[in-house]
Amino acid sequence: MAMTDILSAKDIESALSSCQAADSFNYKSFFSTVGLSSKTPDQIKKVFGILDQDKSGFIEEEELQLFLKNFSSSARVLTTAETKAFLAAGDTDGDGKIGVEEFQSLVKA
Ligand SMILES: [Ca+2]
Repeated sequence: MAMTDILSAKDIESALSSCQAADSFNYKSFFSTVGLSSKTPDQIKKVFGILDQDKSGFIEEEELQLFLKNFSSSARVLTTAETKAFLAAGDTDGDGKIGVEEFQSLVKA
């Protein structure tokens, strides 16, 4: 499973180019531009599976920091501030990581 099985390469390029500068990442506009917001819960779950690199069933802070790299290996890592804000937005039960249902809600938020 690759991101391009679910999302268009053109949309991925647009989304990545919109957040090239440090601290310019906004998860809402990224999810919208990359086309994820309009995908089905099952497709969003598949993207979650890619982001959960160690297959733990959760996206941990380390994985979240590498978020953009899942879309392109040449993309930057998120800054600490971006990572913490992203985690805080998604982690509704406060366990310090993002589960699949939390991710689905965050994408649709
Ligand atoms: Ca994980």
